[in-house]
Amino acid sequence: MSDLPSSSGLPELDGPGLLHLYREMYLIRRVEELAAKAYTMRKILGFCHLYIGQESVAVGAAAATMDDYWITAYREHGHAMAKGMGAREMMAELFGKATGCVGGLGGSMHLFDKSVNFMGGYGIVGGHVPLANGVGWAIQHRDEGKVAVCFFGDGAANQGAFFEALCLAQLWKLPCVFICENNAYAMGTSIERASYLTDMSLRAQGVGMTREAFEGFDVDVVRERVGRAARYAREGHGPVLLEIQTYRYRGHSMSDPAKYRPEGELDEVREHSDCLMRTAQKLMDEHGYTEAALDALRGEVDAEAKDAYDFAESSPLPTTDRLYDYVYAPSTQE
Ligand SMILES: Cc1ncc(C[n+]2csc(CCOP(=O)(O)OP(=O)(O)O)c2C)c(N)n1
Ligand SMILES: [Mg+2]
Repeated sequence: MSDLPSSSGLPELDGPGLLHLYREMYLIRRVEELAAKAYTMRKILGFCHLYIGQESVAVGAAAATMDDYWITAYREHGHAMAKGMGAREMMAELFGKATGCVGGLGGSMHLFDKSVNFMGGYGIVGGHVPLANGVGWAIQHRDEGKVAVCFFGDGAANQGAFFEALCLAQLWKLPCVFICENNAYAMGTSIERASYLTDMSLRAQGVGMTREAFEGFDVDVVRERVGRAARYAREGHGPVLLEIQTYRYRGHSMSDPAKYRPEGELDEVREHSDCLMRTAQKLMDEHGYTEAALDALRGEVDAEAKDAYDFAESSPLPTTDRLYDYVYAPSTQE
């Protein structure tokens, strides 16, 4: 069922507005390409899940919910940056440096930035969806007028914690927007091999929740559709489950060569759907930007990404006296 409003109420995106979103998406991609390079040089250790290919989802959603709360999983470098975390703080955290967003104690899967209402990335698949309910409940309780936007994958939509969270969110009419980024795979398992239903928004029907599914390669479409869902939740009608169809270009993590994809599948998406390519084309066709203007912008962003890399590389490691910080609660006893 869908009783979503027919409009998000957001102003129509003009040329400079779309150019800004293009810049954001391009920055995320460049920063992650540099992160991949750093990983292969062992400057970044541990897990590292790249978001390359999916940028239009985070950036489009941010354009509609910039002042709201976000919570997400471990493929969250792009979400963090789209929500306002600086490229420097993001990259330094991947490097495990003291200048990272959580002082180098979290790493790739545990970015967090309260100052921009980015309530973190989480490593347990589906485990953060109930936490989104907590955020939504707090918003409702304080009458804040915001929404809790929760991102997760198609694999997470098979988890018990996800179903339980949907039940409660709908019962309490929490102001949550659940966004399933269906990128067709959970690690090496395609969605068809893991689920009878492949439109994950249909999961909402089991609890009577409003839902919608759409393709997410056009950043403007994502902005408008997420905007409508956020408006619905913000106005007190209850939560919404969105499935946004997307695609990840890289393997599940840096150690996955992604050999399970049918031949040509990745090329097909890259050639016909890539969010950067589509937005650049739209900027030129509909807003009069030239290839040279876009080249100049890309040059500027390349320098910004390189600056983030250099900042991360030259930053100090956390000192060993921080080793047990946040592991044990401080003792209140003498
Ligand atoms: C509870 C739990 N089970 C298994 C894993 C191992 N694991 C990590 S990511 C992942 C796949 C999740 O896929 P999806 O939800 O589609 O997100 P995507 O990686 O595609 O963004 C699995 C099984 C885990 N981290 N947590
Ligand atoms: Mg997936």
